[in-house]
Amino acid sequence: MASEKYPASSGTVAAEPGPIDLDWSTTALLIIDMQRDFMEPGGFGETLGNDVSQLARAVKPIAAVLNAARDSGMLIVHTREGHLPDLSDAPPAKVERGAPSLRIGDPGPMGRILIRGEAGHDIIPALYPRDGEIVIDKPGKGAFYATDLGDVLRQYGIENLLVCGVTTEVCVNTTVREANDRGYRCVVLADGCASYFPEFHEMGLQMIKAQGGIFGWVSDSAAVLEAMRPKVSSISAAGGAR
Ligand code: TIU
Repeated sequence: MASEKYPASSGTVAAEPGPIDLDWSTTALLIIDMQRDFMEPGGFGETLGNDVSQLARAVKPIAAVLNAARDSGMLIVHTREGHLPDLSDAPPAKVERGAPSLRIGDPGPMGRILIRGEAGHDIIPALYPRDGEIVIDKPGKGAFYATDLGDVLRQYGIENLLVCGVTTEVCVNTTVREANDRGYRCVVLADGCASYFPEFHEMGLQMIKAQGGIFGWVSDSAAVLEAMRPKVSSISAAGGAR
């Protein structure tokens, strides 16, 4: 049975500021706000004046880790930033902010901007959630604020989060900071995150891993895939299994 493989129950992820051992049964993949409103022209991100093409680079690395997580049975959580149609969960201070071309709730080419149930609010087809995966709708930048994410993670016994999504310095960073204060070990996938501002992406990652990992660890999709790869058992590899 030299070819027999065993799913790895844990793995060591190469990361900065140092490698981290993860038990996959207590680890979840957390994909932040990979929504059309941020990724595609005509959505919230573009109304703020941003070049949405900057975010496309994160899709393939996320898809690769998402596929591996699906194969392994890891808990998968997707988040979406957005508001109720009556804007009752959208603070005026957020709606009135800045000088966007369209405000939250205004009609746009993908429906009302950043409103739940509209086409623009949904997750991009390449990363669309499957039945059984958890989708958390959040009104804020952080995924714990005014959501039941904490309850869900507790229910599944989750201690570690593989975090990716957009944007690095806004919703990813806010969520990692919230998670870190709640006791989760966060491993952020550098190539699975993106920002409208490449320099903010770089600094956002540096802020997480600085000072011995003040908010968490920074790794990438290849390192996580390598750590998750089922290992051929040493007995099988030696041809000695019965
Ligand atoms: N504007 C921006 O960079 N991000 C957001 O408004 N939300 C998220 O990061 N999801």
